[in-house]
Amino acid sequence: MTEETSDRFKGLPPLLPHISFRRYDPGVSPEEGARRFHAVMERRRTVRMFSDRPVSREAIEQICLTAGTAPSGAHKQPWRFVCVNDPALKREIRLAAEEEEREFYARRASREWLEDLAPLGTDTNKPFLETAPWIIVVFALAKSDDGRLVYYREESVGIAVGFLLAAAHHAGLVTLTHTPSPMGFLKKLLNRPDHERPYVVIPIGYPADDCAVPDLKRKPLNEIMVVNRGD
Ligand code: IYR
Repeated sequence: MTEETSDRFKGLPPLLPHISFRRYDPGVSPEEGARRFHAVMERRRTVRMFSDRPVSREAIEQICLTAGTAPSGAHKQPWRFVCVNDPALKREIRLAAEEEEREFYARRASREWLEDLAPLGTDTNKPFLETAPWIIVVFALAKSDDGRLVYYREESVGIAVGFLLAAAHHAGLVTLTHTPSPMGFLKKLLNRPDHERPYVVIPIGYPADDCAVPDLKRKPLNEIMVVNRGD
């Protein structure tokens, strides 16, 4: 290292204390562990028909804790999970979201987008925003709470949301990853500070008794996985 480059490292904070790591041992082989987890995750579905059956705050807290175990750029943990169960606030969110969706379906969405959504049967009506006992509104932090930079914000929050969806599923609950667009209204409605950006809205609860889901097929392994150069 030249003297100039080594200067760049002068006065930096010290290395954190390091502790020995013990791997999680599922007690079965990796093949079996992965197969079992796939069997669980294969049953996850995005649901749009929710029951109003209550879910405890404790369950939601545990799910957020799991989301918070996600890796993040420089361990900045650039996420906030705003959990809404107040019926009046849920109603406000529904009404504002439906207003945006009316604009989306009437004008903003391209023809191709409408074509892609038609088989799923989505429309401007978002009753689940009131029916589901909780809505988790995920915010991405554009800056840390202490005003410092965050890195790979979108990727980090995306991973955390993936963990959140898996945690909810593991708890026997269902979710919808809902993206009213644009989502700016959520910041105001939920009174969030300037450095928080709405990322996704996740109604969470039990499925309605008559809950139906589209008969979707998932891509087979040979369409999603390539080994080496694919030969
Ligand atoms: N935000 C709209 C449209 C919508 C967009 C996508 I991409 C979806 O996968 C589903 C819906 C709505 O919520 O209806």
